[in-house]
Amino acid sequence: MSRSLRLVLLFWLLVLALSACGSTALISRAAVEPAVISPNADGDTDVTRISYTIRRPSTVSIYFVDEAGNRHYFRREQPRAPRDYNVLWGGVIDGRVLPDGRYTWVIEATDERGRTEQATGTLTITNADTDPPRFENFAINPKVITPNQDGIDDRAAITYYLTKPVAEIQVYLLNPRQDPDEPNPKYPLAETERELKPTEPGFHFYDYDGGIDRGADPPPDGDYIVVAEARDFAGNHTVITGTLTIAQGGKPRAEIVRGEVTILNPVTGDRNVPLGGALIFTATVENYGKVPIRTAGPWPGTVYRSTQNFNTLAYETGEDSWFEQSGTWRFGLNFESNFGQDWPFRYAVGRREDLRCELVDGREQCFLDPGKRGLVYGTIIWEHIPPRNPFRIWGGLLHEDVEVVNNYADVQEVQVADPRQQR
Ligand SMILES: [Ca+2]
Ligand SMILES: [Ca+2]
Repeated sequence: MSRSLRLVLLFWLLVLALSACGSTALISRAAVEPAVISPNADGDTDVTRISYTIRRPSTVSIYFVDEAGNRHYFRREQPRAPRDYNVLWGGVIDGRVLPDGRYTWVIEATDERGRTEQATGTLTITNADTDPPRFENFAINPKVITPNQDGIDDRAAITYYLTKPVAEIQVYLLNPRQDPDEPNPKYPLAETERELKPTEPGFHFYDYDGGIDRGADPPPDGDYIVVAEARDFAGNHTVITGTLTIAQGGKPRAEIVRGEVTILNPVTGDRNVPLGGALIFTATVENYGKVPIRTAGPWPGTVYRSTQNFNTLAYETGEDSWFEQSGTWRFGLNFESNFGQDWPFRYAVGRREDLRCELVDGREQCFLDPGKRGLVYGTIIWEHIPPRNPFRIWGGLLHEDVEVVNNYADVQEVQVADPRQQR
């Protein structure tokens, strides 16, 4: 064997021995380029590329050591298979852009036998945008809502002043209970439509009703965390939280039982009345939903003259609660060619004994609870002859400012006897 051949063999034996005991470099071709960045979202060297090759299965950490010696971890002990890696980084650690300064970057790998290697270099950060977006005067009012369309505390106003333009913004309710039955415990809030875009700085307003006005069921009753989070263009991320409690939430559901309204002349038992005579009526209202429904007088038993309506009665008696109120439920009678006031004859959906009445914010409020029925009855004195005679009359269940349930319930024909025609 020639001397040169022996040398070649020796060389290959060495190579084999070295690779057999795994002592080739664990990290190679490590680089962070460019070495100077200005993370301020102006489009000019805002990011750097971190690239490296891992030669054997390892756990890898990447961090930046500032001039005071503090480590800022970008990656921490993450398993890495052997291959090339590269990732863009814009100076953000834990939602904050690192401040200006000279940093030592460190890529550190530990293989399965516990051997650790490092690659290091220098990175300079200049003109960093370290000003995070802020939610000033973040407020939720009221803190407890009852989204059930009864006009009392049905909605919360969520307001804040956003201090700078942001790339992303999210406002949502978080269910801290993480119920297994409730797999998606995040409820996004839609900002109230205004000229200002959600991502623009300025005053922002969310009018939250649990989604009920769009026909959705509100989130289940309970305590929620209201979360607002924003990320600016440089990557600064801010989260602010508050609390909101939902109680008695749900779509109210009630009806006139069987759609029946009994209307008659109590003397003759039919629906013909002399001028000045009375018609009486009865109906039953049932709350078949899961939330109380709110009601207000005039109370069952009230006598209306045909030229009156609930507004004129409210004026005459000084009963403010008898005027139309958003969210109130009342039974009403309507008839053809009334005096322009729709549903002139309105009544509470039950007698006081059918209802639960209590003081809410210093005013008495009455509710028909779920599963309960209310009896409604009253008298109309026909002291005028409507332009159309005979005329049709019918019942309805009014959810004021929301909808009329059971419109045209039990349409019936009434005739007021005209004394002039009887001569
Ligand atoms: Ca820049
Ligand atoms: Ca309510």
